[in-house]
Amino acid sequence: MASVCRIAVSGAAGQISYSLLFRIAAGEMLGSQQPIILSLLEIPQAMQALEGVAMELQDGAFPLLQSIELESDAKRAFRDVNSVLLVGAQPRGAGMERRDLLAANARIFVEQGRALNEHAAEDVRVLVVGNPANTNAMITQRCAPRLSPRNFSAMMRLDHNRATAQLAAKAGVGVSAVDGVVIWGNHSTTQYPDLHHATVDGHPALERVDSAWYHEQFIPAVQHRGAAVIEARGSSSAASAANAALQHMRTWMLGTAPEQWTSMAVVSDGAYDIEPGLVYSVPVHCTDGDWQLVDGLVCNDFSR
Ligand code: NAX
Repeated sequence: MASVCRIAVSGAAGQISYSLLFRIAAGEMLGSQQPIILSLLEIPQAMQALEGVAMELQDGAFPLLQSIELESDAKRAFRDVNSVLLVGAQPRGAGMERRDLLAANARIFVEQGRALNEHAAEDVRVLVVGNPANTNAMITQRCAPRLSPRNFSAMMRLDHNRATAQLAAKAGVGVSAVDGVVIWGNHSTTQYPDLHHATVDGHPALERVDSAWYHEQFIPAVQHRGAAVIEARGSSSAASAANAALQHMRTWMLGTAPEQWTSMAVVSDGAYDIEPGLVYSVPVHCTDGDWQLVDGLVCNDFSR
């Protein structure tokens, strides 16, 4: 059996984590042979709720789950961690301007980046889910210069999954018949879901769907799917976000299928004319716990 993997999750008493932690404990993230320790981080006001989550995790009697640690201090929570899912963030409050939200989150992610820099295992992989995810990931990465920038990412998998599922529904096929979707950019309504490289049953997707649907319905539907879920459900995406976080980490550590890619926001090295240093979503292959940019895709004027 593999040596134990320490996994930290912040925002562990929140709604995404409630759909996430039990699946991690069941081995769905790192496989059924990987024993784990869960280090759960919350703010002091949420520690009581977190105790309840921990009781339920214990009551799951998960064979792979060796222990559960509850922390309100990032430095202690990130000690020797190998995988980190930064789900917790400051939500936008009433009357809060975007700049106030950015500032509040910058404080959180500066502190967490520094704590990772000082205490995480050198091979740590960090996924930022909490919004604004790309910015928070960039701040975290910049505050952790000891660690490789390649080991920081922001979650675009939910957008990737949404795009894949929308295309499959339109084409009347199952999602496994769809391949090669790309989400470029930011986890926000400015993202660009690109079907120019996508296939349905091995044939170009844009020959299967009409271009008016692609431009006028598909792109805005993917960009605004989060708001549509809130309108229907009364609260933001939780189980689908948890599923995407799990898949993001699983793909990163265990790999994409040969010839397939996924979308991950990673630190740009300038490829595709993306500003270096930005955390920006691109298509990647994953093998052996590392990602490689899918390069050489031709981006037409519309995509640019
Ligand atoms: P919840 O409000 O249910 O939970 C967030 C939890 O984070 C709370 O329990 C809170 O106490 C905790 N928290 C706040 N500050 C913290 C800190 N400094 N350290 C540790 N914990 C802290 O939100 P939830 O629905 O779980 O969403 C979590 C985050 O994911 C939000 O920022 C949300 O906007 C973001 N999302 C990102 C997505 C993506 O694709 N990247 C999609 C889903 C989701 O909207």
